[in-house]
Amino acid sequence: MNELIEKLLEAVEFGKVDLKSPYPPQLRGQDGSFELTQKAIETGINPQLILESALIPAMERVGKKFSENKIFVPQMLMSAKAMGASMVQLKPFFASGSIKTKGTFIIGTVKGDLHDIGKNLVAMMVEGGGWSIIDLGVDVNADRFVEALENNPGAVIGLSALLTTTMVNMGEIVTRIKAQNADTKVLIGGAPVNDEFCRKIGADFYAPDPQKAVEYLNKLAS
Ligand code: B1M
Repeated sequence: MNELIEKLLEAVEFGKVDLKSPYPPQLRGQDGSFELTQKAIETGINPQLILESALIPAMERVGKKFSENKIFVPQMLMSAKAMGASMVQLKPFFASGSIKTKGTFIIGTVKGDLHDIGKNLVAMMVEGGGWSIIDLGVDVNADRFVEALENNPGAVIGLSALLTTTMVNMGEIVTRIKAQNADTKVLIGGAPVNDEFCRKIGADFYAPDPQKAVEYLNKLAS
């Protein structure tokens, strides 16, 4: 594998954002994902290859380690931040259409709920998995999901809720989305929800963590 790609994969996996970043200690003083992506682009490495050979595999490793409790939220956030620094460099190629994504994922925390740490992690991991993200933010009602879907036909929807009082709002949102297009897939997650609740409200999949969300979406795209 190209040495730059290998280093970039390592930088994202271990959360090395840029040269100045003191984290992680073992990579102190070395380029981070920001500089490595810049160098990879400058040396003519195809941006699609940067995404597919470095960023996506790095985030897959991160997701797997998080699922297995080998790393925790802070490490995952640093990896997501490192991936974000790479994405800043790759954004122009997404915009020009020279990088193909697997599809569009519309995500939001449901009406009444302001918790966004888990939702942001899912969005970043899914983006790292090669999807375009439309993040509607927090306290998102059914109208806004429906409108986003109208503007992005074929997108998959992701709903997050952290409160037992707001998880019930997922049901109304799923009903509205399915009424607009019964084929639209809806993925749900968040601490109080589970498989049983997912079936009850007519959603398609419950993901307990970002990695499971990425795996489900990738199955849909294959
Ligand atoms: Co709130 N809060 N909070 N809070 N808060 C909880 C959730 C709570 C469990 C704390 C407690 O009482 N022990 C409790 C809920 C109780 C319940 O409903 N049964 C609670 C409460 C009651 C409240 C308020 C009502 C408190 C008050 O004002 N009286 C209030 C509500 C505000 C509102 O939303 N309307 C409130 C406010 C807040 C803060 C603003 C202070 C802050 C949120 C800051 C922010 O998000 N920007 C906050 C926080 C930080 C928490 C705790 C401490 C941490 C939540 C968190 O970020 N976890 C939380 C207690 C706890 O969990 N220990 C608590 C880390 C995050 C990575 O995990 O979000 O579960 P999580 O996401 C996971 C998975 O669930 C999954 O992937 C993530 C990574 O594994 N996942 C998905 C999440 N969404 C997904 C979507 C998917 C797939 C997977 O697909 C679409």
